[in-house]
Amino acid sequence: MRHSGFLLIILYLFHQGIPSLARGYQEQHLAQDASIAEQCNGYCFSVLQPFLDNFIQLKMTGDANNEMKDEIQSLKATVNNLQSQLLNSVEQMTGLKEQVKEISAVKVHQKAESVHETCPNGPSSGIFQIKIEAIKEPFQVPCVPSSSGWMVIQRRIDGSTDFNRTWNDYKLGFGNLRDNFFLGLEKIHLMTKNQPHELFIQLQDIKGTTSFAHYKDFKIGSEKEAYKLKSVGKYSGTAGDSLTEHHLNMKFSTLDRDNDIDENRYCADDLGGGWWFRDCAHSSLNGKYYADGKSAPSKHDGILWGSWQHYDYTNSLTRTQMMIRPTSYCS
Ligand SMILES: [Ca+2]
Repeated sequence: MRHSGFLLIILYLFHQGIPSLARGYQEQHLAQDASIAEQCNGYCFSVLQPFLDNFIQLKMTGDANNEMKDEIQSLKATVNNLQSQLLNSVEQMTGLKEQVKEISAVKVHQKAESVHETCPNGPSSGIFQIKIEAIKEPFQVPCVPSSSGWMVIQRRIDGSTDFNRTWNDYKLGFGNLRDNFFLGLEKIHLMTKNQPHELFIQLQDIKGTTSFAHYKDFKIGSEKEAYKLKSVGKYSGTAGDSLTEHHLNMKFSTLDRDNDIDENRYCADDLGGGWWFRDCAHSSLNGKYYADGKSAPSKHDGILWGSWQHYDYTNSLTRTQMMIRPTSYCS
């Protein structure tokens, strides 16, 4: 039985691929296996045992090496995967940091001592509480950073807010003070009625080019006067004057109030938004937002400032900001 076991071990090693020695055994001794098995007893086995142990050990080592190679390949793939996940996380963190910076930059000044009649003349920026005599409750407005008393009354930065609104919406204001909004005609009327104001308009087109229009005496009428554009004053700037000639003394119109002077047209319906339309517009900053900066050829309903866009009314601006401040702030 012991000899038969030995023979079986030899054959097993041969079939498992222990090459030369197993073949050697096969060529030289296989034919004599039976007699070796008969003759080779304990002595023979003890001589071969170390060789067999070595072969078995070598094979086991080889198998272990192959397993380690597979594990290393698998670990490499895992490391590569983790590296790419890490890069994605770093990119996301960078994006979040930028968002936090932007949000942090817009502070809300709500303490009683921070209530002002208009935006403060100083380095503070953010959203302030404003209290004017004609309005019982204080209201919030964004004040421009690092500037002197500029109050934002209108802003467009993307298409997330619909500006095609009713008369009442334009009267009271709408949107989010941190991005797209219109402060409200009633507040603008009361502030510009109380004291002379300047108007500063910032514009940006789809290419990122910017321009501005500055008016020295901005005033709008009451609701009874349909918030008529009563005064703009002297113009200066780089955008060209698209207010004075075409819109001065015009009443405000919205999708539910046709106050323009063209009896055959309804400009607020044709162009959308709310503006001091005449017949219809050289400017219209509350028009439809086109993210690609272009309306359809037959439409002129985008965000318009004709004198800056070579009077191509299919060009729609991608950012606007209208700001006012009391003339008394002028240095
Ligand atoms: Ca009309």
